Amino acid sequence: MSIRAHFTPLTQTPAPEQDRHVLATVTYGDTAGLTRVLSGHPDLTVPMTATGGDAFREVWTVAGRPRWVLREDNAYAHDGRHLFVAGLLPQQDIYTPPVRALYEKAFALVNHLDYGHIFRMWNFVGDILGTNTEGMEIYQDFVQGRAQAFHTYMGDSTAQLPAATGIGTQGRGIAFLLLATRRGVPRHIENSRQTSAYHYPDQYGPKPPSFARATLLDDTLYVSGTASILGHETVHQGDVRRQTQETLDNIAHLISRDNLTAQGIEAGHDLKDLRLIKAYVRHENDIPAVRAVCEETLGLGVEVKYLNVAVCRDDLLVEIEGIVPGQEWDL
Ligand code: 3EB
Repeated sequence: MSIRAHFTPLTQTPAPEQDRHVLATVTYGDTAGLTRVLSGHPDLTVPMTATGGDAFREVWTVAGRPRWVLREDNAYAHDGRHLFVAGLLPQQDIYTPPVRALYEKAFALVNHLDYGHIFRMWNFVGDILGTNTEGMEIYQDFVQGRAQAFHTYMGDSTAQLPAATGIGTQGRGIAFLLLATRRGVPRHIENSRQTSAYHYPDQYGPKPPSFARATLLDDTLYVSGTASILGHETVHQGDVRRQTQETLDNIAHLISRDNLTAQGIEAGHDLKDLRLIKAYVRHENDIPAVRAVCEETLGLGVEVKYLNVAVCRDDLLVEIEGIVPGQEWDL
């Protein structure tokens, strides 16, 4: 009965599966916007592939028949067990107040619809390394608004912060999506090689980023966007191969039995268990190098989607995420 995802080519309309329904889709393509596709479910499109990389669609399916609501700047879908919420914010001079309002509205909806736990978020930040009209980096401006919204939603506690990706796009403004569950209780996981993002020192910005390194829901492990960061510091500046290897080493440790059992979770995985992998690559010309390291480390059999967008620090050349699917997933 779990929520599941798979990737399809853009040319393929999601085919109905036996006893499964499409909750929502996310299109990694070259236009932006929230649109209704033919079969009715919400689709969030993010611009990431116009300059290179792989365009594809991520299809989220559930067991129940979903209800869909689509508006101009947000959409949601839910089946009684799982909830998808997406939202859009056009380009702004200053992001903190409107980001706060956008995320508070989403969290209020999660509460109102009675889906108790957010277990995964994606945050797509256009011009992520640019500056706002007051000279603040747009990522830091975004992080501050998001932190304020989380504070409204859950106070000072970091215990419920979900796995997330925070990444650039080839457009402007901000888009996000979140997944929440009514039944299961997610377990949020940290990585002993890395400072918790919500404890990053203030040299990176006035508020630390609000996310966990991974979230376990049922027997599925959602791995956050992960970069070449040890402690809180970027390592291997200027060396995309070593950054890619360090990123994969970080994920390998995150999902390992050592790291999980230390947090009270009786499980252990390795990189060959990872699926639905996305590698966000800062420079298009670096995609072949990132691909080479991924293929060496993960093997040739595992599909990785490469996207050409900036990461949230100027010195990060790559960020990688994935999912360790549970028993019910047929990937
Ligand atoms: C890092 O480890 C890399 O702000 O939501 C990864 C995942 C990163 C999520 C976010 C940022 C975010 O700090 C950046």
